[in-house]
Amino acid sequence: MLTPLSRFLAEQPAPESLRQLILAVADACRDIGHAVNTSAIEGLTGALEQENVQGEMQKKLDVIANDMMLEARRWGGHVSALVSEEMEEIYPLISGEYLLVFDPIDGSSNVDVNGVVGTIFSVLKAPEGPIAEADVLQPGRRQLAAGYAIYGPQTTLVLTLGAGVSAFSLDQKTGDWLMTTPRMTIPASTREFAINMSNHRHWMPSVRRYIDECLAGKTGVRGADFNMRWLASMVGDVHRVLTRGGIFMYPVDSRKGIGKLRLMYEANPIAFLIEQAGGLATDGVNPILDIQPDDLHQRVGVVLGSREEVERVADYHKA
Ligand code: AHM
Ligand code: MG
Repeated sequence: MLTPLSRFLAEQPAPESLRQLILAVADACRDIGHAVNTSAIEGLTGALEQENVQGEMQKKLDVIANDMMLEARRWGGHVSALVSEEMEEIYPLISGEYLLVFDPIDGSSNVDVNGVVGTIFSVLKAPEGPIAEADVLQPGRRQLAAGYAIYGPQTTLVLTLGAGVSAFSLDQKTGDWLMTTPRMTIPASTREFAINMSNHRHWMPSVRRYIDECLAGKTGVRGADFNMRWLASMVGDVHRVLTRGGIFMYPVDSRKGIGKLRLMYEANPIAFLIEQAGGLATDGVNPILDIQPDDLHQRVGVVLGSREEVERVADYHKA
């Protein structure tokens, strides 16, 4: 018998309100997963003729998934504000103990090609009273819970409440989330890397050095052949790292001098999971979770995964 998410949560040393909130997030992810699964039939693939706050063309599913997350009835009075990749400003709700920060569809360029996408979320403590933007700008170290749902061949919810990382698969027949991996652990070493190689010419020398050494194979300084994987979906690439190890990089490069991925709803929740699974998550040098955010939609360089490789990249940066 596999453990249902509700029973797992009941055994966690977390307040009842936080458990309820996680169950509500899981419900929302099940609904979004269904929308992803039926998107071609329902005519929900393709782009909208509008941009989001990032200046990126929105997909129909970005907006639909975001709307699903905004349904206040879901949050049962536990959430006082929502923050989303798809909305410029915070979205206040009546009141609640928590702030919920999310990317409703991560990797949305994959939607039209039936590739892996996911939903990423982060839970922070809300101060009492009306919420201002400054209340949300908390370092990732203060997250109470974080996770993602991945909509792939299986629909899986990966979750941490600060005591390890567990994975729950969706039983499509019953709608239950069942624990399929009690404790995800990232091996300290790896021979697999994930980076968008087409940006090679924009990289900093340290990143080039690291990847060039991986590419040199057995006869190079690393003395080993490395494998490369890249899904163009952070959730998909990170799920592989959490499952069998690896290093995932979306570094700062020379184009704008900032990374691509967003701190509050992509890098922070994923960094919390990675650290909880025994890996490291840095901006290239320093832990992502220690960054003090100054903007809801701030971008950050990301280097995460197997400890020894992430440390090597940091050493090359410092050199
Ligand atoms: P999105 O949230 O708009 O989908 O952007 C984030 C995605 C990540 O999932 C992925 O790692 C990265 O963008 C891929 O970017 P690129 O297409 O530049 O390789
Ligand atoms: Mg997105």
